[in-house]
Amino acid sequence: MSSIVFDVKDGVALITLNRPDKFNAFNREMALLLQQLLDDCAARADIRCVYLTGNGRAFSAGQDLAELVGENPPGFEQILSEHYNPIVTRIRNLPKPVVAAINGVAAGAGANIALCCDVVVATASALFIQAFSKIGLIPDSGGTYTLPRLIGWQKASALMMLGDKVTAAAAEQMGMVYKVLEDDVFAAESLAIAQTLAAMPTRGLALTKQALNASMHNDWPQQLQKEDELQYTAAHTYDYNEGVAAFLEKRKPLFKGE
Ligand code: T3D
Repeated sequence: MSSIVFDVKDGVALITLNRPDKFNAFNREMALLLQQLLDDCAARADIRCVYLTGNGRAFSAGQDLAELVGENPPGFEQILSEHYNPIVTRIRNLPKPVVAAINGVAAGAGANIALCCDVVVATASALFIQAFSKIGLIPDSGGTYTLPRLIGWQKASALMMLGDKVTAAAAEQMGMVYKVLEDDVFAAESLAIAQTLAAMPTRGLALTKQALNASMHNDWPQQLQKEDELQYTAAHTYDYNEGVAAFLEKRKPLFKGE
């Protein structure tokens, strides 16, 4: 059984973390496979949106703690530099929207991988846990960068130190996730979001993502310059011309992601 199930349908790459008995905890094999699949998603023109979720009761419980005490465990440095840092960097740099569909508990690196995605939706019974402090580690996978920016420094600091279990409703209320969906409609409605994005001007969405990435470190003049550059590129895409033409002709646009 593969540690990740991969499928492509209607322009959406469905990536399902698949170690349900381990709460989809990351071992080296799964971390490397996810990187390879994200590369495939970046390269394939038929993929216009990525949908990342977990099989079973968890999205992911982060690092597989059993792997750390097993035979030939990966080195501590290796885990960040070869597993989590390349995963979150790939997600941020992927020129396509990535939807994280949080189907259950998301803990440790599992939570922070989720939080760096472009649109994060959670099922009503999901939980988010900055579990690192409970075992003496610091938050990684970009969590110290993303979480304070999403929910503010004080909340992030407290959650990271106390390791509280944050319900989906609380996560939505504090801006950690875009939307909570009821458990019985979660799978269909979260997928519908990915399908909607896949049919949109995805080249423009990729440029939006680039602008947001840059806004994390740019000052105001630099960011306006960045918007200028990226808007120039957006205005020279097929989809921009199609969008304007469809509006003026009062018809539905047919975007290609080009
Ligand atoms: O070097 C480095 O490690 C640096 C990298 C760090 C990155 C990190 O992600 S550090 C944080 C690692 N994650 C954790 O500390 C979370 C550990 N898990 C938990 O705290 C709990 O399992 C949960 C709160 C996530 C869920 O609790 P609960 O009560 O709903 O489920 P459970 O019974 O604890 O877990 C269900 C099964 O999943 C269980 O297996 P079993 O006993 O039924 O055979 C449990 O052992 C397994 N599981 C859950 N989390 C992990 C795990 N197995 C391995 N690694 C896990 N992280």
